[in-house]
Amino acid sequence: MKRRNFVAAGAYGLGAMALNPLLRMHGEGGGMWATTVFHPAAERMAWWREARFGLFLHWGLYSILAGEWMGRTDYAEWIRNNAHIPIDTYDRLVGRFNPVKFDADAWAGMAKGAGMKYVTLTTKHHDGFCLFDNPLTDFCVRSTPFRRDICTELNAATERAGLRQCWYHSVMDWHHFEYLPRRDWEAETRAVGGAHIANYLPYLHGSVRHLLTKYGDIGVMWFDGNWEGTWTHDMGMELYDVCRQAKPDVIVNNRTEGWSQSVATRHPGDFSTPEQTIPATGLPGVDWESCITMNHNWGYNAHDHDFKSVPELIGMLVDTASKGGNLLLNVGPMADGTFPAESVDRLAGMGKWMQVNGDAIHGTTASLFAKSPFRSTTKGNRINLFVTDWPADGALPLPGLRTRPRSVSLAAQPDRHPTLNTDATGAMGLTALGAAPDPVCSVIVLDFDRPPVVGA
Ligand code: JFZ
Repeated sequence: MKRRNFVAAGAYGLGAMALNPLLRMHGEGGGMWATTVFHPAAERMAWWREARFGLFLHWGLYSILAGEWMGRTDYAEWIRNNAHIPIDTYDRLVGRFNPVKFDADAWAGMAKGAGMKYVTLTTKHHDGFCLFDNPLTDFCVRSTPFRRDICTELNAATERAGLRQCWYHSVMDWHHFEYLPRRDWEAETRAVGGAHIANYLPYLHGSVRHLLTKYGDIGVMWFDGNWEGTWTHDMGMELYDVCRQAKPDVIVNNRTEGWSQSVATRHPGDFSTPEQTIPATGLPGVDWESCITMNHNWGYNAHDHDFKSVPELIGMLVDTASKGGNLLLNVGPMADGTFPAESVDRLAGMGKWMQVNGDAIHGTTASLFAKSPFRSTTKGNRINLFVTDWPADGALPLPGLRTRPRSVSLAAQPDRHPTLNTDATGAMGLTALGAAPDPVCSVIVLDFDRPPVVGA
């Protein structure tokens, strides 16, 4: 049965037409009707663009192993594959998943306290284990001693905290019989049998529909593991379509499509996902979110204590915001349901800074300055300057600033007003800055009567 396309063409600029391959595909006819209820990107992206900062959570059966197997200690969420753990052996972890200290409100509280606006949880990672009560498989929390649906509890807690709940979901699945390929090392222990990837799709789609309809107002579907040869362009299109049908305004990342294609064209999907890196000049014209670990692993690793410092992490958040992107900062919770102490410490440290300076991050857009001795963000008639190397002589040039601010103040001390100077050439700068209000990164606020102009 053919359903009617709901697209109101007038709602889209030409840009959206060119950028959205779904529109192109359906627009080209071929007898195929979109069943999708489209939602203008600018509308569905609004909260996400304002948010700027979110928490990534990698948690699953692998957290129980804490990165250790047969004397090696450098594994994490890839442990089943990398340590060649046979499926039957790995399955036995289900009987050990019992995070008795799990407190969803504590998790949401730490994200909120850090100044984050959303939380993206691994509902299923590559190992195939579902943290939610998935009616389509027994390989999920329902079969564990814990039994409780992690997604339900976290979703309720994020809602209570005023955060957006988002779901990470792996396309690649090392557990589902129909998913192919098998790992090359498990040819003997796990026969291909009559498996066919086409028979995996109803499971994938059903799981995604469940995640988008049985919980609250889900903000993002964050797919991953779409790079294997069995996954095709059409499968990616269909997966995107499934999301959009289930929840018209859900934001979908760019990892639904074949890997090479998504890197080359960044389509389909609503935002780009640079991993462990902040693009040098941002990604102009594209929404993007850098996902970054605090230490060297996504999933919990008991031996990895090499954490980035709070100043480093604040620097990354400022860098990302100044380039117009979001930062999705990762925590790998432990098997008992708590966060590693180092992560708790980093979140609190960032929160302390965000409490004073968060307005200069949330709801902002990229820096207007081409080259400057500071990072900056823009919000309406305001420019925020982030100064990490507070000038010893108390003077800070504002290279390229063309319009004169009505007022200059410090985010940490709103009644302290550095002096604005204009030299003989008309170049503006600040003097009499005094002492740095923040040892890590101080924010100077420039307020204008109209949107500020910065030239080369
Ligand atoms: C994937 C996962 O395999 C990994 O376990 C973790 O969940 C991470 C967030 O995503 O890993 C990737 C994905 C993309 C790239 C590298 C690793 N990439 O873009 O180079």
